[in-house]
This record gives sequence, C-alpha cells and structure tokens, in this order.
Amino acid sequence: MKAKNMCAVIAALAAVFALTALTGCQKKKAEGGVTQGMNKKIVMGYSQIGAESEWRTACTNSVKQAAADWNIELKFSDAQQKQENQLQAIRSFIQQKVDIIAFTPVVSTGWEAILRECKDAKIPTICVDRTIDGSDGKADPNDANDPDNLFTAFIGSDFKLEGQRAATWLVNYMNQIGRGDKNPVNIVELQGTVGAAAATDRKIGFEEVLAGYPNYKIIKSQTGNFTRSEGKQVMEAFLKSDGAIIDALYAHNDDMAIGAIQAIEEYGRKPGTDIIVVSVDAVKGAFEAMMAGKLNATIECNPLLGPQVMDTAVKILSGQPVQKWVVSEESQFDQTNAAAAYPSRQY
Ligand code: GZL
Repeated sequence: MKAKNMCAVIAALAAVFALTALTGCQKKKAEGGVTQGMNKKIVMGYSQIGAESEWRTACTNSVKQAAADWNIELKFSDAQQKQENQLQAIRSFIQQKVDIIAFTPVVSTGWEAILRECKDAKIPTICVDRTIDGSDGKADPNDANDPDNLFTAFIGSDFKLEGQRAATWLVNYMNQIGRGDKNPVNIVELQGTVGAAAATDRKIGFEEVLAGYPNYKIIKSQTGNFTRSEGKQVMEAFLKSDGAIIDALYAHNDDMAIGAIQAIEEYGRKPGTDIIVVSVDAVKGAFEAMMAGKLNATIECNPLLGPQVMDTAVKILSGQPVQKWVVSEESQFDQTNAAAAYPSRQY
C-alpha cells in the first residue's frame, strides 16, 4: 500500500479511536446513572431548602445539570426554607421507593427520625452542602447514635474553616492598613439562618481566631437569613445604633454583605474604606463589589456540588466505598485578585 494511502488509513483509524473513546467516556457518565446489575435508571429524590441566595441558585442548577449528565432521574423539591416541607418531601420519596435521597438540611437539628425511616426503608442518604448536628465526618461503627451513622455521605464545605479564614484575612488587612492596633476594633456580624450549620460554624470559626486578638470586639450580631434584603435591614439597625464606631462587617454570605453595603452607603459612610467588609461564598456579585472597592474580601464556598453528588450516588448504589465527608476545595478572594479571577467564575 502506497505511503499516502497508509497515512490516510492511520488518520481514519485514529479518528475512529478518538470518537469511540469520547462517546465511551460520555456513555460511561450517562450510564453512570444506571443501577449496577439492575439495568434500571437511578431515581434520586432531592430536597433543596429554597432559593434564598445567588449561591443557592447555583447549587440547585449544578445538581439539576449533573443529574441530566449522569442520566439520573431527579425528583426535586424546594422546601421554601421550611424544615417541615423537607420532612414531608423525604417521606414522599420513601413512599415512591426512590433509589437514593439527597437533602440540604435547612437547620442542623431534627433529622434523626426521618433518617431512621430512610434506613428502615434501605434507602441511602446524602447530605448536600450542610450537614446535621453532631456530625464530624467520622462515623463510629460501634455507636448507633453517632449522627454520622444516620446518613451515608456528606458533600460540603468546612464552615468553621471558612469563618477562621474570614477572621484571619480581616486581622491581616487591618494590620496592613494600620488599623489593627485600634482598641477596640468594632465589628458587626450578619449571621446566616439561625440553626443552619453554615451559620453556626462560620460564627464559631470566626470567633476562634478573634480570641487571639482581644482588641477585636463583635459589638452587634444578628441574623440576616442569608438574604440581601434582610442583610440591608439589619445593617440599617446596626448603623442607627453604632454607625459612627463600626470598623468592620463580617457577613456569613455575600448576599447579606451586598445588602449591607447599600445600607452603609445610604448611611453616608464608605463600604470597603470606612467600614471594612468581609464575607463568604465568592458569588459573582461579590466580585463586582470587590472590583468597585465596596467589598474587601470573600471566602469561597463552592456551590457546584452536583457532579460530586451524582458520582457519590452511583458509587453508593454500585456498592463502592465512599468517604463519609467529601470536603469541597475552596479559595479566597480580595481586591488584589478579584478582577483576574472574575472572568472564569462559574456562579
Ligand atoms: C453554605 C450555604 C449557604 C451559603 C448561603 O454552604 O449553605 O446558604 O453560604 C446560602 O449563600 O444561602
């Protein structure tokens, strides 16, 4: 065979190989949703807490898209921030005999009974984003009451670490601008939803670091429920009572920080300059506020959990071992790196 023809054959074979490999891997991802040995499409029930923030919307979109990519049938329920709606949805998933149940606990308590019902029904469960009270990601096989034995896996962030990172960033920045020795450094805090693991642990982590800096004082702390509107309202109250002496704001999420920034401007002080603002999530709105000089830093909390949820579900249903806690990889951003990172942000 002439060399020219040989090259054509090799090129054709290479193309066929590449195409097979590609469709093979896509097929693998799509087949991922088939319960092994049963040739049945996996059916997942997912109880999401609501749509309170940019972060939550990104999380929901990630789960829905990943279910489609994995060829998993997703029964989705929006709880409108109410735990009773989540309990009702999970009971309905049990009655429908879904293969696996995923849920984001709106608050960390009140889940033992329903999770035992899931176990009794032999339906594995995945905590998405937030976990339940007492969970530390390590299940004690000898303790039936260990909260980590109530569910199969938790996919989410280390909220305490996020709080620690926020405080460390703030202390370093106040020192950098020559305000770290002020006594006191007055901080106001906008907490997330009362009882939510994200709020509880971000507060604990933040205060653990501040314990090493006695001149830093949290003079006011109140929930803004992770929403922009409530973040603005509560910040207006903080400014009314302490506006002249506030040095910094710690918000448990960007949505509340963005609402508070509006309140600070309306009050007549400069957010990002007079009042240093640090928050959590790293949603697009936070990058826009950092580029405008109104937000100083945000600690990333990754909402794009869908692929890990589906991958974990397939592993569980095909009998493969899974980690009890799949920790999200996260970074942090401030005005030195926000503009460079912004174009590639996905949420
Ligand atoms: C954190 C998540 C929080 C976000 C908020 O993992 O539960 O809930 O930080 C969201 O934006 O409302």
